[in-house]
Amino acid sequence: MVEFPSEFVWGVSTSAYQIEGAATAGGKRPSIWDAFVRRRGAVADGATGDVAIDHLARLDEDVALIAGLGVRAYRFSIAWSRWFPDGDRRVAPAGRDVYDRLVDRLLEHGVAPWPCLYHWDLPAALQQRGGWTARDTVDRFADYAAAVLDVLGDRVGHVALRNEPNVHAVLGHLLGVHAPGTVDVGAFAAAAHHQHLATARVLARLRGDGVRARLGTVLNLQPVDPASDAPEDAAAARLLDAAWNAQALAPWSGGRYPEDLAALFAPVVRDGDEQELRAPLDWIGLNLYTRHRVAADPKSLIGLRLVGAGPDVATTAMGWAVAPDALREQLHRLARSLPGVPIYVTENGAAFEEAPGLDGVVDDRPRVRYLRDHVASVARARAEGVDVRGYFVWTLWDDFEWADGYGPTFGLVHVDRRDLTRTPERSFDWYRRLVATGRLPTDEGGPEDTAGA
Ligand code: IFM
Repeated sequence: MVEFPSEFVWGVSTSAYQIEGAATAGGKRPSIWDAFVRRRGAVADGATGDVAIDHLARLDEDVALIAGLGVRAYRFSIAWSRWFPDGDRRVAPAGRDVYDRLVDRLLEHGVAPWPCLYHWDLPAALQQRGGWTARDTVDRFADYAAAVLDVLGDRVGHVALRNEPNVHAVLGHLLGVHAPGTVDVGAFAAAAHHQHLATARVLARLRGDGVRARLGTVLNLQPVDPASDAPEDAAAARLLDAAWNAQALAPWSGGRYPEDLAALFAPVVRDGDEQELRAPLDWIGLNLYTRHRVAADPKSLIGLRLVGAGPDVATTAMGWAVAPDALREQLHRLARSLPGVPIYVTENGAAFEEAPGLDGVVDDRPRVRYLRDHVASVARARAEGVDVRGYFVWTLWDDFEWADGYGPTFGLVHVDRRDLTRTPERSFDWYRRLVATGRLPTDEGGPEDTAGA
């Protein structure tokens, strides 16, 4: 039997733009995602997060659902431009109150709030001044973080400073398939470096302010495999590993970027940055979904392209290979890179094609199997000595999946796009039992499997 200790933190993760809606309520001003979704062809079916799952209008109902799942922690992100509409010091009181209330509601239900300060939605006003390619954004972020913690700091035990800066740098600034939609290798390096600096500066600032919460950040690390034995494909895999994974770990690799990218980063790295980047974290989060498979492609901007999962490999609705052992592998990588720093799996989950049956039930057994095998992989890593202290499913509700719109559904809870009704799926019940007992259910969920659980 796979069993976890009682102090292991079970949670779920979400992000502001993907669920909140209320796009202009309370003086909120646009973020780069509000702008990006309006570009023709940027998002599948022209979808936007204007309404998303209307979470803010249903906050009490949604918090009750989180509590009903029994999780100990809820990671959500704060929309910077809801609280500080232009990304400067001017506060929108209604925006601030939203998060104040959310934190209180969670605590009333015995759920620990894990706010994340940045999940890709930079205020559009800051993008007009260069966004993450401009060094000034580092200090804007530090001011924002300090102001948020000034309000919430007495009630939050863990804070994630950023979510997946590496994905934001690659998809948003190099490939342009996410906001802000930039396609430029220099912008990629600048955005990656300034985000790292922002994390380090905030760590120093908040500790200087006496913030007691444990401060961490969240990386998306996926193993990269070459599509074939050809040396060109092996080189492509090394390059993607450097751009995606190794550059994300640079602050904990002596503050230095991988050799293959050193020339690219040189123009944005200033004297003293290397030292500043090394600020220690209280914890680190790992988001893992799959393995990347890559082939050389001289015609592409960076000389490579992602190819689908190999033959005979099961995939999710995103076309991502189901590869539970990748989680164990990357937990070891993180433990080697940040020795002594506790690790939390802050996102793991999968989208599958699914729909309610005639009885209204969403029978998402493939998701149950995916979660079960990944949680087992966490247990293996723990048994091998990796200090993993928690696991958060991505995600609770079917939501806005960025450039893919509302097509792929990752939620434990089905959200009907016509009226936004929430219906817990089979996986919700399965995860509820795992959380309640700390023991990994070996069944695939559903009422007929739960007798006695
Ligand atoms: O939905 C995203 C999330 O915003 C960041 N991590 C990956 C998830 C699935 O693509």
